[in-house]
Amino acid sequence: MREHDDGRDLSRRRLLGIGGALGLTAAAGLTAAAGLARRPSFTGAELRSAVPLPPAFRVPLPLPAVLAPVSTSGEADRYEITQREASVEILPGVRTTLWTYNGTFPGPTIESRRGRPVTVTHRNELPVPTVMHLHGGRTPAESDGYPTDLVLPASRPDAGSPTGHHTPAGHGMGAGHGMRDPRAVVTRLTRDYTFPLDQRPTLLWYHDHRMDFTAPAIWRGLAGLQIVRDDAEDALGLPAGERELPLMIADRAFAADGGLDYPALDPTLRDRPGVREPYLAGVLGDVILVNGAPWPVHEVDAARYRLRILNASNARHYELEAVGDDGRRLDLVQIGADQGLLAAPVTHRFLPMAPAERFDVIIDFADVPVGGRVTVVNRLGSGRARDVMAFRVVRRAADDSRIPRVLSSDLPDWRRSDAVRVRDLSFRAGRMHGGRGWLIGGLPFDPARSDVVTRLGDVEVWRLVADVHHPVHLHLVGFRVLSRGGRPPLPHDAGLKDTVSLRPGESVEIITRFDGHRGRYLFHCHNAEHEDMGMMANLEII
Ligand SMILES: [Cu+2]
Repeated sequence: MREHDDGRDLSRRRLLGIGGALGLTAAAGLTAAAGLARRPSFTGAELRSAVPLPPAFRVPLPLPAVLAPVSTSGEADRYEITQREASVEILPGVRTTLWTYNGTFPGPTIESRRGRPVTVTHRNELPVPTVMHLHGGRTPAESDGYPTDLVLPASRPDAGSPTGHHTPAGHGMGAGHGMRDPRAVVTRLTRDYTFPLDQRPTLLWYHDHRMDFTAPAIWRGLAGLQIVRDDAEDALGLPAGERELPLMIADRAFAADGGLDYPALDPTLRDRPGVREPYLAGVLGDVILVNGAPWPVHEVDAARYRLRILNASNARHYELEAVGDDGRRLDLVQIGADQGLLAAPVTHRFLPMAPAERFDVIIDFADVPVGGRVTVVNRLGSGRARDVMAFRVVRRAADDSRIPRVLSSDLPDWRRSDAVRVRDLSFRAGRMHGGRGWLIGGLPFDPARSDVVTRLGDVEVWRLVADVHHPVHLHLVGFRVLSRGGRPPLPHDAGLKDTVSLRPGESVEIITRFDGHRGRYLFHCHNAEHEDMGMMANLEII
């Protein structure tokens, strides 16, 4: 039976504003059962587009271009990406100005091999400073895109220093609230980011991570995919080539002039961070884009496909299900999580996805009649936001792909007894800088403060607790989910994660080993609005 979410009303939306979050915090004494009963299905408020929206399932699914390296000799493959404004057609017949990587949204995909380093030179031709972060990368700190490691634009001669010189950030160039960060490494115009990619093969994504302005920068288009592969995964016989599809799902809203709507307090994205009421809990759009196209459709063979799905939305959660014309649901066979292949496949009827999570899924269209359509819907969405995309089965075809019963045998198996310490970290609404914001452990982000200091190689258990939805992301390391709400993890918590979805009132335990690199990293909520309004903390590995 379908669940109808259309009755989700304003009162529930209000509950999810920051005031509601504070209310939940005040009612912290509620029992687990009561917490569950109150659990709302999304956190945030939806913008309504002011232009006519196209019908669903008409626009073909675009596939982001694969970026050609500028060189493959030497110790690393080298790429160049220019960050610039571009006018693109997202809605048919409507021009939309975006901030892009190389002129497209999503940006170009970087295809890479495990252990083969990649250097990407980013050139900032946008009107604001930028920071590029490769989400899920096992990256040395100097290339991880710390939020104050700004690349200043050429167009702002009043700030920063010439290329190659390093100056402290925090002079009104992105580090808000008058913060100073003496450790920031600021460059002008360009910066080389080097990724060793000595990590499990998986789908990564790169996006802007500038202090205080990450949410609107991603919203405007600064996001792209990077795929890491290796020989072992190639040998599994999974669907490949045209039967492997990256799917970047993101919601947006459009203003009357065709531009993207966003409730920024400072639309120039220069000085004052944050968003207007009632969007403090997260900005949702009423248009669902997949690979930058509204509710697209893709023609497929009656065969298995590998869908590499990323929720690149700022705040929207999804529960994806694939439904045939006859109302029958197709199985979604999960083979991988944020940080690569599972040990064994896990079959889902629907797939919950929080912002920044990735799911690697096999769907089999073999039983769908030619001419039939399979619709991917979001069980949590209402109105136009319920539809996501569709597949149209256009031909029968041979299929020699397979889903091995054993997918990988290298997943870390950390035990509680391995942990040298347990940390408790709360993710809640609160007061910051005289206004309202989102806090970790009761504090808003301060680049100059040490929040978590750990030793290279230490295993730790973190107990995370939330008021409303908070997808919690750790830079550098993957982790396992140990428990959720005091119970065993859910089926979609399987594998190695780098983002875990905390639901309202819920506690989640994770375990990880802090290895790979020393340096200053981050952990934060990946509701991008929360992240910009305080919900980020330092993770220092010594
Ligand atoms: Cu959050």
